[in-house]
Amino acid sequence: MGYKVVVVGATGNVGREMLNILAEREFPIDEIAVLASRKSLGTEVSFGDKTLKTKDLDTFDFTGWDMALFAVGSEATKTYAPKAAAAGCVVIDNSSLYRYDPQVPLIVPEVNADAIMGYSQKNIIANPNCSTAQMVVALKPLHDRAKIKRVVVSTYQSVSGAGKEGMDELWEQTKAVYNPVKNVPPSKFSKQIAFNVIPHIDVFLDDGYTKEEWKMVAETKKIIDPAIKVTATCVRVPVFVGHSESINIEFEEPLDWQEAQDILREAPGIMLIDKREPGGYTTPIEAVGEYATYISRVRQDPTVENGIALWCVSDNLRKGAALNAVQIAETLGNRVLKKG
Ligand code: 2RA
Repeated sequence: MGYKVVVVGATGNVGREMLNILAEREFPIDEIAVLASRKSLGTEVSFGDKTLKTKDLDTFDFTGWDMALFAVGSEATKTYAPKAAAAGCVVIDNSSLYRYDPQVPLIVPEVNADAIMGYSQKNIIANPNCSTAQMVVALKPLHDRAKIKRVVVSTYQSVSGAGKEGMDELWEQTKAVYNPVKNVPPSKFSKQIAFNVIPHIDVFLDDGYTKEEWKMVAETKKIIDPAIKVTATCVRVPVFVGHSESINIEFEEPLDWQEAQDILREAPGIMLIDKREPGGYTTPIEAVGEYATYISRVRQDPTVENGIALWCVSDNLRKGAALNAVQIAETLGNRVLKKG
C-alpha cells in the first residue's frame, strides 16, 4: 500500500530531481501526478524507467491525493498550495513562502524531524533554503555537544540555484569568452558570472545584507535554536551544481577539532572527507548527484575562545532541495500517514 503523490513544478531543475529521487529511493507510490503551468502542458518528464506527461496545475483536483511536493516559485505556491492543503493533500513546499510562518514546520529530517508533527496546523510543511539545509546538517551534531553561540558563514553558491536559466547563462558566457558574440542576451545575474564571483544573491535589504543571507539567519534559528547568532555572506560562483560553504563556529563550551571530526563522522546525513593533504577534501564536482553533506577542513579556530572552522559542500538540487523534500515525505509517511 503506497501513497498518491503529486509533484508540482515537474519540469524545473528541482521538480525533475524530486522525481529522480522518489524513484531512486523507491518511495512507496500507488499513483503519481506531475503538474506544470499551462505553457508546459504535456511536457514529458522521467520517473524512474517511466515517462510521464505533465498535467495542468490550474485545473488539477488535489482531492484524494496524500501529498504534493511543490517546486514552484512563491507566487504559484501562494495560489495552489492552500488549494491542495484544503483538499486534504499535505503540501511539502520548496519555496520560501511558508518557511517563516509559525504555523508551518520548517524541516530538515536529520535535524528536527520531531517538528513535523506541527504540519496539521495548515497541512503544509516547508523545505529550507538550499544554503541553510546543508549548513544545519553540519551544525546540529556539534550544537548538541558544545552549544553553538555564533556562526560566521561564507557561501559559494552554484548557478543552478538560479534555475536552468542560470546554468544556461554560465554556459553561454563561458563560450563567449573564447568565441565573442555580438548581441549578448540579458543577464539573470547583476554582473558577468563566467570567470567571476558575485557577492549578491536575491534582493538587498535595508541593513545591507541580501535576502539570501537573511534566510540563512532566520532559518537556522527556526530549525535549530533561536539563540544562535548567524552572519552570512552569500556569493554566486561559476559552478553549475553544488553549493560550498566556509563556516566558522563559536561554541559556549570547549570543543577539540578531533572530537568535532569524530562527532561529524557519525552524524546523520554527513560524509566526513578530511585529510590534511592535497585532495583530502570535497569539492562541488564530487558532491553532485550525491545525497551526503560533505564536511572537510575541520580545524580549531584560535581567534575565539571555543572555535571550530570547517568546509561544507552538498548538491544544492538534492540535499538543498529535492532530497530534503523527499526525506520530509518519508518522515511524514513513517510517522503520520503510515501507509507505505
Ligand atoms: C540560490 N538559494 O542559490 C537560492 C535559491 N535556490 O539562488
